[in-house]
Amino acid sequence: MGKTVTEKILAAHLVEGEMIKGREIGIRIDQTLTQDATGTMAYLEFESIGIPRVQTECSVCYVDHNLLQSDFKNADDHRFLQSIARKYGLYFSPPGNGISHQINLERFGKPGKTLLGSDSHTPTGGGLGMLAIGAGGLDVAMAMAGKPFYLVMPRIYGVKLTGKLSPWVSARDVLLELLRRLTVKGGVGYIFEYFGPGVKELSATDRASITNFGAELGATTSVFPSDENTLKFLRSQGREDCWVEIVADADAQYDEITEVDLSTLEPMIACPSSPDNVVKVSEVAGRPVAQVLVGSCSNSSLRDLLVVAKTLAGRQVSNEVSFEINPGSRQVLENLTALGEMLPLIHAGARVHQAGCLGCIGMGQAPATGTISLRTFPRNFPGRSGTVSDQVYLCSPEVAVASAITGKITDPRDLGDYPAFTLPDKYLPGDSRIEPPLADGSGVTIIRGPNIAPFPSFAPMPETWQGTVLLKAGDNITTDHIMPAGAQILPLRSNIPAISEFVFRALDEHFSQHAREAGSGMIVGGENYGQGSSREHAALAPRYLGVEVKLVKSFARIHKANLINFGILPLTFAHPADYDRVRQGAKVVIPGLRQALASGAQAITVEIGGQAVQAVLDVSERHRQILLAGGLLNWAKGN
Ligand code: MIC
Ligand code: SF4
Repeated sequence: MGKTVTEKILAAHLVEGEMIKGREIGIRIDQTLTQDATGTMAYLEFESIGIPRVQTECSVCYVDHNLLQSDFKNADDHRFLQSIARKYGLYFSPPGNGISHQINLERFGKPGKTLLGSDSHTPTGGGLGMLAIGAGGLDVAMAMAGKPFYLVMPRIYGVKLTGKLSPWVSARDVLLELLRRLTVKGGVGYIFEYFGPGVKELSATDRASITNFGAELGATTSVFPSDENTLKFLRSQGREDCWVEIVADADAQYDEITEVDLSTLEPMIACPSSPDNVVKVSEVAGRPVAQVLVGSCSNSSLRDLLVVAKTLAGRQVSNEVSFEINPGSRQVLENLTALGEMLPLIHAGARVHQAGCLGCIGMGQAPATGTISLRTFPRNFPGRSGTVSDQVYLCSPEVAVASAITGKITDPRDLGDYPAFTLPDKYLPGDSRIEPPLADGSGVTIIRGPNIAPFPSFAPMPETWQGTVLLKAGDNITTDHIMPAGAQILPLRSNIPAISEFVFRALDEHFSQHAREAGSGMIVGGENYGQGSSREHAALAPRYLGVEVKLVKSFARIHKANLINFGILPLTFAHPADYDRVRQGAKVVIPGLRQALASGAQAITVEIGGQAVQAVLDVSERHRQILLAGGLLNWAKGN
């Protein structure tokens, strides 16, 4: 039987297990990336593994999230990360260079390779035909130490592309359409693989926008074939030597197939406050807009900013709108400037910022009260912008710029002719600030600021577990709910005791105090619990407060893996209707837990408020050992 692109790459990297859907497999990781907000913890974990140098083909340490320096904390972390990169043999990309995913695509991505990144948008690399997966920092630390990455062999969702995009419709609309069809949990357990005649109509950066935003489907990752368009992109980067062709065999089998005819797509928009709340732009056109942000790892490539600049030529941004540009990378900025396209942006009234994540993770750019903010970002979870009760819409750069001009949500087709633009055959590389690894870093001293707290240690799982239901949450709880980000909290990412004060802040202002008083706690949740970011802090900080069990209807992939890594028991309801029987504040007992874990039992009885509730523990044998030990680091030390 023929193979898909996914199966070809997985087969070439398989080191443990068999490629049977639903079974755990271990794969070799060729490349890793970290960003600063998850990276500090990942490197503290890497240090504790005790390996003198990274074991991958290429590992890059980026600083792109925590760019505001309102006190010493972020600046200290930047210097810590630079010294780590020098000591352990990594590339280092300093603040101002741009977003990890965009730079990785430009300077490091290679078709056919595996990439593991401590950020959920790592699948951006799938645009180049890589198998690029987001994971918690500890999993990335293990991969840097040369250990396999373990995942459940996913099913493959084929997306057949036909036709060609119409003017003013772009790559982002493809994924908005898929989110409309499948929702934020529709992709859980799948790798999305694109095929069909429409693939050749999309450039490598268009494809990367799609695989990036595919994270919002809950998918393990998304991948495009590597073809002539991939080669063209790599050639423009002066990196054609790393091109290999990887396409699915004609008789490849997909577990599911959906078809998208590119020529029938219209401009789409995700309404507040979930990426799958998608409608056609024409349905919400006319709503007044106060802020428009173009940027983020989804849509801030040179192509995206060129469309914006060309559309703005001879036009002005509405006085009612703050129109802001967050370039994806220094390369994008350099090339935009060299092409003479910076002037139309500035002249039309855009606020041009340094390259980086910025407002996408609430590092500034919070919108005004009661106003609409339009963003080309991948997420609009409630409050993520930094403004409580925000109204954030997600759209393409085309919709963004059209709306910035008129001051209201606008279908860009109303602007008339689509501007012509061509991308350079050769880009200025824009990588002058990327530090290559040192040949020998053994003499380098790690610079540790006072913000870096030691890594907490956790006890093994007890024989019988007893605790309290600390919180009962609903469906689609995001890691932004569990461990919020933003300019105030992000600087505490390397300090677990300090950041744990903010756990579940938006759902219960006094959660940390309640958790400490209770001693040991359980969280109850609905479907797709822990969707969104890869931040392991959403497992680590609650664990620090005593949260040791989660009982939900279903989990998002990365969060479940992070829970296991930090010794939190991930249970699902055997009968989802039992969710309604659980009361916040109830006492919980799980008798004989250690024995159940060790014996491989899937069915676990949880006594909640004196009533027996049946739960399921769906984990591998390796996971059971990790849970018994109280987490992956404890387990690794004992092996
Ligand atoms: C995000 O977009 O939510 C983030 C911020 O990039 C996170 C990582 C983090 O929380 O540091 C992600 O996507 O994994
Ligand atoms: Fe940065 Fe936003 Fe991309 Fe996350 S989604 S990596 S915060 S740009």
